[in-house]
Amino acid sequence: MQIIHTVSELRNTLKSHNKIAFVPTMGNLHAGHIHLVELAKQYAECVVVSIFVNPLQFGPNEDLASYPRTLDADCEKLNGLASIVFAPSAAEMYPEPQTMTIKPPPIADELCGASRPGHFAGVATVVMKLFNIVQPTVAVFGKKDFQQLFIIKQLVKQFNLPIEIIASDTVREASGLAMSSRNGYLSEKERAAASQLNQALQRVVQEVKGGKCTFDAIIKTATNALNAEGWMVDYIAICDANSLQPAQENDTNLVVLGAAKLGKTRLIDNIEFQLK
Ligand code: PAJ
Repeated sequence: MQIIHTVSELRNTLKSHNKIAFVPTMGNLHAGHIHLVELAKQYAECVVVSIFVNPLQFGPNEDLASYPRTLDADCEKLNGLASIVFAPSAAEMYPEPQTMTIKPPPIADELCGASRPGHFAGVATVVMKLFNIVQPTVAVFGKKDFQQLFIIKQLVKQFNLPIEIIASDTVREASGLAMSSRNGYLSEKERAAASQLNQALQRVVQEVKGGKCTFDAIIKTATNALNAEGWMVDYIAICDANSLQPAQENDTNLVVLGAAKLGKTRLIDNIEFQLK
């Protein structure tokens, strides 16, 4: 496995490969990321994993400075799995201010975007840059970041990028807690409570399937229950999984998404489900 820090060296190395599978990450790798890499291996012999904590997608009061940077441990986990780790510095990715950016569609201002203005523009811009640098045939993203995956699919479609996007299921702890680099911020007590978000979303699924209450009432009950357990709910939403618009009566392919803070840590999760 090669560890490469510059765009020019990566380009030189990739010249000899015509099929590349790509997994973009911000590092601090856990079993969820590793699952993405294993999936990528099924599509190409050459698997590139990028590790870059992208300043552009962090708001001024977010955790850019404290985001865990664990390159050595990450490379150990990838050794034997990935072909190349691309770990550029911020100066390598942004040698000049990024004054040209991707303006994502209006959905980027909803759900997570409502409390993280500019986040998805930052994600779309760095992913576009990484796609142009790596020029993969296939790129793998996790459904854990359902809204991000949705926006990346739009990016690829609307800019005619010749890249197949593969979506991986969410990898969870035995408790149901979705694996996340941000779980490392949780205290022991918070970690024990953290699966409550997934449990609340599971209850939403059951109640929607039960069909006794309106979506609004179901969301209110779930929000109140989590808040009563000490969470600060950002949103819980029931959406059409194909459009990410609020679910309507006749929609059958649904997703419930949630974001909530436990102490200082903001966690997200979602569950896709079918009606009928
Ligand atoms: P990061 O949070 O490191 O996630 C990298 C990839 O791993 C994303 O596609 C994410 O959805 C996936 N992932 C994270 N946790 C997962 C889990 N528990 N199960 C399955 N997949 C999981 O997402 C980003 O980085 C950045 O926004 C990035 C796309 C790299 C752009 O900077």
